[in-house]
Amino acid sequence: MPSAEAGGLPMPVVWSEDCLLHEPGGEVWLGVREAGTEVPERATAILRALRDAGAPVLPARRHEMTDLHSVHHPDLVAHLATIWADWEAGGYVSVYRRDRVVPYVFPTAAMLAGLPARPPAATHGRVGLYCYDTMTLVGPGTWEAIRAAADAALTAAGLIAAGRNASYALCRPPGHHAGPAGYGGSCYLNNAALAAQALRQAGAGRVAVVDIDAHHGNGTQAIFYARPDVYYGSVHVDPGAGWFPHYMGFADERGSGPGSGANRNLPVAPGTGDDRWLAAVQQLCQDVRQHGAEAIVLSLGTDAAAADPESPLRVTAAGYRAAGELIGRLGPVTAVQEGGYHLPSLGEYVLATLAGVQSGQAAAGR
Ligand code: SP5
Ligand code: ZN
Repeated sequence: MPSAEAGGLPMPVVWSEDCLLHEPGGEVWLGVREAGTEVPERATAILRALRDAGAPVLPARRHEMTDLHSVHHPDLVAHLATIWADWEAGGYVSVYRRDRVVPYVFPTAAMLAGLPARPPAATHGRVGLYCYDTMTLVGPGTWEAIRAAADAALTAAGLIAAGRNASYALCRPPGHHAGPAGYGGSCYLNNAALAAQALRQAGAGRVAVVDIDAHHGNGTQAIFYARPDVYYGSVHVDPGAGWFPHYMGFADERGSGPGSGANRNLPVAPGTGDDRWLAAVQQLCQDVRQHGAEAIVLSLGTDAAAADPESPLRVTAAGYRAAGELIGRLGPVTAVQEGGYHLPSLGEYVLATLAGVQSGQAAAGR
């Protein structure tokens, strides 16, 4: 672990132990259940690195269920809060021997052919109405962790609203693939979007979400796509080169209606390293300035790391630190944990980014 700079990392880390309760138990990829990479040890690795660097750890404050409706359809929230209990009560565990909730029928546009999706009567039918892939399993502690992660993001945004310059929410599960009414990509509720909306409601006229996770944050994009007040910008591995989320994240998606121009995707080729990745981050920062954002939410996925098993990007810890510096110069930053799956280097990458944010803010006189 690299030593933190003199004085350590004063940035508050918002955390809840409940984030460890989610045990996906793997992921079903192409019909076969495999060991997943979105494991509780991710959070403990990050927490250890930040504690070792001297960061103060604050408890996530419990928010109301209705606070989760600021960016999500109440039906999605209710589904996530109840699906495990329904699954168990329905005998899916005891009789059918399915120890996790996994969908099997999806009401795609191709299936519905223009008809509306009716609320399915069967519990196992209902799952596909909200979950758009087979990799995002629900188990006994999943809801508690989802809610704790959302609480952490909202608490971290609250610290910024109260006048701090930087905060970090150690969210698990991650959130940027969760949209207004659907979940997937190991994400259930959109922690970063909740933070951005909370900052708007606390008085920031314009907010920017900068997403440096290796994957496109299709959920965050969808939530703010038609809105001019929340900019979304992302650098990610090109979905056009065959990467998740496959259907979104292309450069020509620029926002719609009043949100036209307030969405920016910068897909990069597999194999991209620091230089081209940082050039894209710089472009996003220029956008954020132009947008006039008063507060920044950083969707901090470290899966662009060279050693990460979930992406083909080759960014170094120094690259992440440099990205943090660029972003820290823009204004107050609420950083929210997204992906990042290489356990041995995860903590180092998160620490490097947050140290970069602080040094960028110091350089900008914040
Ligand atoms: C938050 C986040 O980073 N979500 C990443 C979701 C992308 N997962 C794509 C998985 C594609 C198949 N993975 C193969 C690994 C087999 N265990
Ligand atoms: Zn990712």
